[in-house]
Amino acid sequence: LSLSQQPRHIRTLQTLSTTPKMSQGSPKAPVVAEAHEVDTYHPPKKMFAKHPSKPHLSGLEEYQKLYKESITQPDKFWGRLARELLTWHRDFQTVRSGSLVNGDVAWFLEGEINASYNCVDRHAFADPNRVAIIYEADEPTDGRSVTYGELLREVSRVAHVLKAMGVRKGDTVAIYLPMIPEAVVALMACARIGAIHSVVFAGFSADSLRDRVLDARCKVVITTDEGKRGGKLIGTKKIVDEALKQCPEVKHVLVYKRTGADIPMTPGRDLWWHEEVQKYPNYIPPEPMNSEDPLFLLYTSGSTGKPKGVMHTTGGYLVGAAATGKYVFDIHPGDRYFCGGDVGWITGHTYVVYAPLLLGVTTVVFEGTPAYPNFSRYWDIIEKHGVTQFYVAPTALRLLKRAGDQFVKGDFNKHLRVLGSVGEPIAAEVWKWYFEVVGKEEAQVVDTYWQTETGSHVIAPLAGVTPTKPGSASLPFFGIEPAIIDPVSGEEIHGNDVEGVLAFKQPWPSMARTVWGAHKRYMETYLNVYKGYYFTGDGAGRDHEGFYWIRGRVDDVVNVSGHRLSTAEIEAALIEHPIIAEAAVVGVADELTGQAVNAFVSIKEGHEASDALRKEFILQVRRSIGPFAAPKAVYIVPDLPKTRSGKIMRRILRKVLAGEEDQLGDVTTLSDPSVVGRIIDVVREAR
Ligand code: 6R9
Repeated sequence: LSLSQQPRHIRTLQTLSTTPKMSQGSPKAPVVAEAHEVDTYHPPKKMFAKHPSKPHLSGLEEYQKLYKESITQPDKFWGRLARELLTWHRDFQTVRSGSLVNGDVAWFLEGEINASYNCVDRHAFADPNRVAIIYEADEPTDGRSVTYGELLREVSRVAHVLKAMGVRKGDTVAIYLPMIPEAVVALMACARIGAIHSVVFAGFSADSLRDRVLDARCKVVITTDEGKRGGKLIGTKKIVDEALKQCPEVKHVLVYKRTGADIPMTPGRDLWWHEEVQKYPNYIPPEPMNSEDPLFLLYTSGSTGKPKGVMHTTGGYLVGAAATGKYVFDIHPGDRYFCGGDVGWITGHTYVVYAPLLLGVTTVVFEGTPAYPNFSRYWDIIEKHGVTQFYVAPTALRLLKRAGDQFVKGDFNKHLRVLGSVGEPIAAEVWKWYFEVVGKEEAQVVDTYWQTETGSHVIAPLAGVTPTKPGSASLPFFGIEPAIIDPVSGEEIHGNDVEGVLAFKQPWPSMARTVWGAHKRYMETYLNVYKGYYFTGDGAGRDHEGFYWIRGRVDDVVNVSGHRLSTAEIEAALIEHPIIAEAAVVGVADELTGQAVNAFVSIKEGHEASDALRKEFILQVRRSIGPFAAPKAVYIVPDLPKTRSGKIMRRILRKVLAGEEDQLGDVTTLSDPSVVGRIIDVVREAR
């Protein structure tokens, strides 16, 4: 079978075999063998001593009982939880309909609900002075708090402003904001009037913003004059202006004054937030939405060049957010919860905004970086606010671990019960450092596996309940029925001690319903790869005790510092450069960022490879996508390794970068096998 004839999912095996985990030790030993040797950690006793009451479940047995119910009687299980956790404007009758095969999954039909009512009003009525948001500004001294009462007023006013700008139920609003309380307000204001929010991470370039605004046909954009992060200013409004040059449908831009910078305002189009909100009353009734009405779009990278607008609906998403927040993070009334994620990514949506607000606790909105003004920033925040749950990506932990334990100081652990990890696999040493040095063995580490598309945690321990093993995301959340599939045969592999690709057998409430304007692509990417299953795109193992070990992506997605990037998207950005003839991008293991982007390019006749040119190519990606996608290295090569049918064999490039030239595998299908030697020379010379 030549590579070009193989089914798409066969690439899996090649990619898997280049992940760092698999290439360690004896190549023949099954990977799951490692799992047998690792220690099991039980929820630490001291965690219970700090607990305001006790975890929601009595222990693993209760989890197992409920889990079984969630799989065998999902309607009963989810119907109960949906009514328990949320306030419905109108009750639902049908818990679930549709199937993974048909791609028409729907939850809580006939039900009517409003997300902002559930996140804000309920708590504002019960206890208006309870703190909803602790804003930790970039400068430690600039922060403030927002109570639920204040939040309701501000959300209502902004909802009025949006209506006055012509936003109607079902319209999409683009949000390009840094991590400030107004980002939460903006999401809630959209949800309140039934508008769909589409947050674009404020690190994306003007071109990326433009593409997303156009794809979702947004008529309004919400932004700031500038952003401030790690002591540096970010020209958000300038980027919006640049993007909107090519977005004729955008009628208004609402600008929140963050720094007071002197910025141009386009008359008739741009309006100041602080001026507009003054014009309106501080209450507006929430719009009752059908459970399956869209709540938001969030663009994410896939295996093709064009980002996908992943669509989440209202009822199901909210149930997933509230249920996982409650059980995985063991959230209880009065908790002060801190997730370091950005609202521009799914982690920020579900676990900075929705989960804590649905549960009526205090959420920390952090504008800065873990390194500013110094490496103690997280621990200072945790101490200052008596944080109970902390949630961050391993990339930040690696940075802080490397900076040195002397920065992990202060009496910050007093209330800390849960330490969450998300976005990428966490290495056992980093897990242990998190548990021992940060948590002082008094808090439980929960490694949570999920995706933009899953909406909320799908494989994760329940704090205070599930035993954990460093490096394993442990057991499935309620309603999630994982399957390990053999990527070659496409068959499910039953039993324990198995390895393959990860899929789910049943629909769950918070799963994405479609890709905006591209349902066919949704079906092809997630539901048609293995019929009857949702395909995650990740490789995974299930060990002898049924614990899951996520191995990483098996498609053309790279994970840099927990940011999900598409190699195809970066290649498309490179090709835009007039000198570049062809480009191939691969992810390589990186000590600090997990994976790093490396690019191989061939250049057009009449140009010479140089450092200046390499820099220019890196700049091209920064400009086209955003700084976070910039390649760490660019190799200018005479040609790329291609099959006779013209398919670039990235596997060879990955092997060369890993120094595994002796394991290139079959290169006879290459149209010109001699290019490999020349590529090896370029890489050696560069190092
Ligand atoms: C939440 C989020 C999803 C991809 C996913 C996987 C990787 C996320 C992980 C993890 C190992 C974990 N991933 N959590 N890998 N262990 N605990 O990150 O969403 O940006 O869509 O990325 O991230 O590869 O497929 P998203």
